[in-house]
Amino acid sequence: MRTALITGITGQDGSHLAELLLHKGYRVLGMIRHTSTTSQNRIKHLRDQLTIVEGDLLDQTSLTRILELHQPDEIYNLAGMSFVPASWQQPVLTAEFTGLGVTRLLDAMRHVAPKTRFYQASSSEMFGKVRETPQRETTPFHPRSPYAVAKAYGHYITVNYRESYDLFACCGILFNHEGPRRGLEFVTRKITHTAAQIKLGLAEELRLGNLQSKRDWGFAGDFVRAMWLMLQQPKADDYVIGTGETHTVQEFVEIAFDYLDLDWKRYVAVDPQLYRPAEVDLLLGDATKARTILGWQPEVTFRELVHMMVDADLALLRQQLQNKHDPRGKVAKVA
Ligand code: NAP
Ligand code: F7E
Repeated sequence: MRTALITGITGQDGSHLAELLLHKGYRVLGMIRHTSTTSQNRIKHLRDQLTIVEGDLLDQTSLTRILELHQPDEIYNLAGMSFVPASWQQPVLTAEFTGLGVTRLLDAMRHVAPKTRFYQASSSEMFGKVRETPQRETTPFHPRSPYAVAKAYGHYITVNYRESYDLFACCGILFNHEGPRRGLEFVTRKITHTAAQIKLGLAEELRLGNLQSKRDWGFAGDFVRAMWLMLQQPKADDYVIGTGETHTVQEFVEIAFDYLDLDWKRYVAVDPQLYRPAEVDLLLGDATKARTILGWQPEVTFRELVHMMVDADLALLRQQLQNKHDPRGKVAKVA
């Protein structure tokens, strides 16, 4: 039985990847950080099948101890601060988690588990003010936020440790991927959740920032397959993972509201406060290398993704309403 360590197991991707690896017969170690209250909603259905280990990307000793003790065959480093606007509020902390945290983990691996295979969650945000379209593995980076700068560091340190110490370390440069487990602060989930609230009479307005920014949006369940495929290759390398389609935020809004038979123009208000200090205007991934070498391709289309998220939010809100009226007074939590 192979063992995989997932950092960031409580996040969107961590939960999808854990499902995939358990299905493939892995023993899955999920690293969580110690907090006074924990939110493990996304993995509560898997808890019995996971081994939870406590560690933090800020703490070198905890990482070394986990690797020494468990000697995983594969490490998937998904942990980090992932919400771009928060990175302007906490730029130093973002650099610590999302940048230096990668070095801490790689260095622990180099010393105590050098044969382990390593996956780093790099991001299309590194392309930023894009130098070419579509973006591929050779496109130069021009990061536009403290988050993207930290990710660029994490990316290059992974490449550097691969070249310096002959480690099996790969970077997946993943474009935006979403789904019903996406955090409520990200634009896709904010749209589907608020649209569903409006449909049920629970909200009256959706406030958004830049409606014209364009993203290559895919389904998280499809994207975690690519992570696993990268670590099964004979040689470590870096891959762009995207759908090859780009859409504006407004198109996402239109499809979601249309699906609910609502006129989006009646409900959406543009709030300049939600604009970013520096925007990434257009992202479009060229995943030719992943298609050719990994045999990877996405299965869920853009429209199917929007509909899936709207359906899930409607079901969740209806459940919450039902629980509210349940005489036993149970209150459901947002996924
Ligand atoms: P997410 O839902 O925000 O999950 C982030 C995870 O990181 C959570 O489990 C969080 O744990 C954990 N974490 C944060 N700081 C930590 C620390 N100091 N030590 C240990 N764990 C820590 O993000 P996601 O969407 O699953 O994305 C996974 C990774 O891929 C992230 O690195 C993200 O930046 C990157 N990425 C995401 C996308 C995308 O579109 N989703 C695209 C490209 C790259 P808590 O529950 O304790 O907060
Ligand atoms: O913004 C615009 C916003 O926050 C998408 C992370 O997973 O993907 C994600 O980063 C776009 C931006 O995701 C609102 O200005 C308009 O242009 O959903 P987002 P993101 O910044 O693209 C990358 C690949 C990652 O690596 C990150 O970890 O939507 N937008 N109005 C808005 N965005 C938000 N959040 N909220 C709004 O009201």
